[in-house]
This record gives sequence, structure tokens and C-alpha cells, in this order.
Amino acid sequence: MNMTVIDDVEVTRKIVERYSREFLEMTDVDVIIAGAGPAGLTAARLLAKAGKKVLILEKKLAPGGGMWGGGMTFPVVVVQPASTHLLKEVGIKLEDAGDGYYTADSIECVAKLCSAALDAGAKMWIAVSVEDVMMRQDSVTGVVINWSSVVVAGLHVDPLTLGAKFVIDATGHDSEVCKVVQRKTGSLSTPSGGIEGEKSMWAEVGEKTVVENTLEVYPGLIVAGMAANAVMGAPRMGPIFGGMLLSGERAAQLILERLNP
Ligand code: 48F
Repeated sequence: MNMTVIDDVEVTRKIVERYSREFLEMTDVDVIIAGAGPAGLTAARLLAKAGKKVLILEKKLAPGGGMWGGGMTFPVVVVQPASTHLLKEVGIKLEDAGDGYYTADSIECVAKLCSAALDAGAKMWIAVSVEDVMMRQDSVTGVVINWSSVVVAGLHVDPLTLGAKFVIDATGHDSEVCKVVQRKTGSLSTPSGGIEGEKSMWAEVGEKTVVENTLEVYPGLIVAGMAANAVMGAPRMGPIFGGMLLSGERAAQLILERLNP
């Protein structure tokens, strides 16, 4: 039998060689998506499927955002009929729960949304935090990143910068990228020019507005998912997820209209 000799130092080399090569390939891309929740993952899949070079940056170790935990850790999510195509396209099994509701296993949802985005050609880096954006002539042209471990430890380490034609803020309730842009420019395309702030639970309204609120809030910066409602002053909606997927789809459409006029 031909046994491979495992050299520990060679294992290190293989990892660093591949990561370095892929890192360099992704320093300038079509779209950077901050946040690997359901909205970011759906946008990533559709953009990559359309042939765009897409990088997802996730600050935590595990992608999936708020979808893993379903409702209060019961690993089930509810979706409405208008969004079921986005689950079926990635092979997620749906149960017709009656009265116009469908349910899905939240763990299956995250696993398949991630897998489909990667299969479509998107790249994802984990444990990387977007802490700022790069700006040129009043337009967002990339992001400033650091290792999440550096951020958590509060170390004074300068970040690195990646270029993109468009950035999507899909960071969920915290709308972290929009907050930075608001703080540094003083103006977003919102009713007040600032972050309007998320409103309390009202799923019926929140699910509708999250798609309408998926907008270019600053040149080069699209907001999607829960971040869109947080920025535009609309309600949260809890463990119903169709709007998140539809918002990711809308963000991809907005960018494709601009990149392929
Ligand atoms: O929160 P999250 O799942 O956002 P979403 O796609 O979906 C929202 C729902 O999960 C839920 C809801 C549905 O009714 O209201 O909350 O809009 O995923 C956001 C992801 O962004 C990451 C965060 O760890 C999470 O995985 N994230 C947040 N800030 C940063 C970030 C950052 N600065 N850099 C990189 N990733």
C-alpha cells in the first residue's frame, strides 16, 4: 500500500499557500457582502450565478446569522408562499403548514444556503469583521477589514482594505456598515439622512417593507435583510424568514441592473 507521509509543516504550508492565493484573487471583486445571514447568502448565490465575482465576509466562525436558531432555538423557520422559490432553488424541503404558512428546518436552511452560494462560485471568509469602508469621490469602493479576534481582543492593529464595485450591508439588526458610513459622511438616502432605527415586532409589515427598503443608501452601498429595516425605520419580524431571502434577491437584482445595464 502506498502510504502518504504526513509532514506537519507541509500541512501548514498547504493551508497558507491556498489561503494566500485565494486572498490575493479576492482583493478586488464585483461585490463584497458583509454578513453571511440568509439575506447575504441569497444575494451571494444569485450574483455568483450571474457570473459576478463575490466575496462574503462573516465576522463569526459560523455563517448563518440569526437563521440557525429558528424561533427561540426551536430549529424551525416559517416562510410565506412568495419566497418559497428561493428555498426550493437550493433544495430546502418545505412543509405546508396550512393557512398560507410553510415551515423549514433552520439547520437545513443554513447548510443549503451556504452550500449553494459556494457552489455558485461565491467565496466566503469567516472570522473577518468589516470595520469601515473605502471611499472615492463620495462613493463606497470597498471595505476595511480586520480579524474578528483582533477586534474582540481590542488590539491596536491596522486593518487591510479590499476593493469592490458594490458593497452589500447584510449585517442584520446592527447594520454595521451603514452605521459607519452614516457616522463618517453624515448622510444616507433615508428620510432623515441618518439611521432611522428598527421598530418593534410586526411581522406583517416588516416582511413587506424589508424588500422595499432594500436600497442603495449611499453610492456603492446597498442595504439588505434586517439591516434594511433597521436603517429605514421599519419593524422587526422574528422567525419568519421569507422577507430576508426576498431582500437578498432584490439586492442582487439592483446590482445586476447596474453592472449589466
Ligand atoms: O442577522 P443575520 O441573520 O441577518 P439577515 O440576513 O437576517 C436576519 C434574521 O436572521 C433575523 C430576522 C428575521 O426575521 O430578523 O435576525 O438580515 O446575519 C447577519 C450576519 O452578519 C454578521 C453576523 O455575524 C451575522 O452572521 N456580521 C455582523 N456585523 C458584521 C458581520 C461585520 N461588521 N462584519 C462581518 N460580518
